[in-house]
Amino acid sequence: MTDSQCIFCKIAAGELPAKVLYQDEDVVAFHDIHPAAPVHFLIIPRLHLSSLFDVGTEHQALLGKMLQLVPRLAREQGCDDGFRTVINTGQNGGQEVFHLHLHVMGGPRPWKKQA
Ligand code: DGP
Repeated sequence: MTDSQCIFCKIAAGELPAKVLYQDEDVVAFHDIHPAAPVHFLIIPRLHLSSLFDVGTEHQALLGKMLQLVPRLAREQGCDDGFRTVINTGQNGGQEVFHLHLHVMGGPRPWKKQA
């Protein structure tokens, strides 16, 4: 299911431009438009889930796939020495785009920790 008003659904559908670094039938990874680190990309499910609050047991495999992709894509982006992962959830969690997404940040420090 997609949400026609959601910018990340539109990116996943190829209706909005993004620097995509990986995609398959379940997930899309693309560079963040406002990078908080030298490497900063997002991994989203194609399925429209607003946030972690929407995740249920039926999404275990999907969430597992997203997490498993993190180190692989981070390495491909040159983050061999480590990276930071963040999932902002809800208004008090600092979430701005209400389509579940996982931030991956890395690259030579210093860089700010916020995303
Ligand atoms: P969050 O605060 O966790 O909801 O972060 C949303 C992130 O999404 C933020 O770092 C900026 C990024 N972002 C917002 N709109 C776009 C867009 O249209 N394209 C891309 N590539 N990134 C976006």
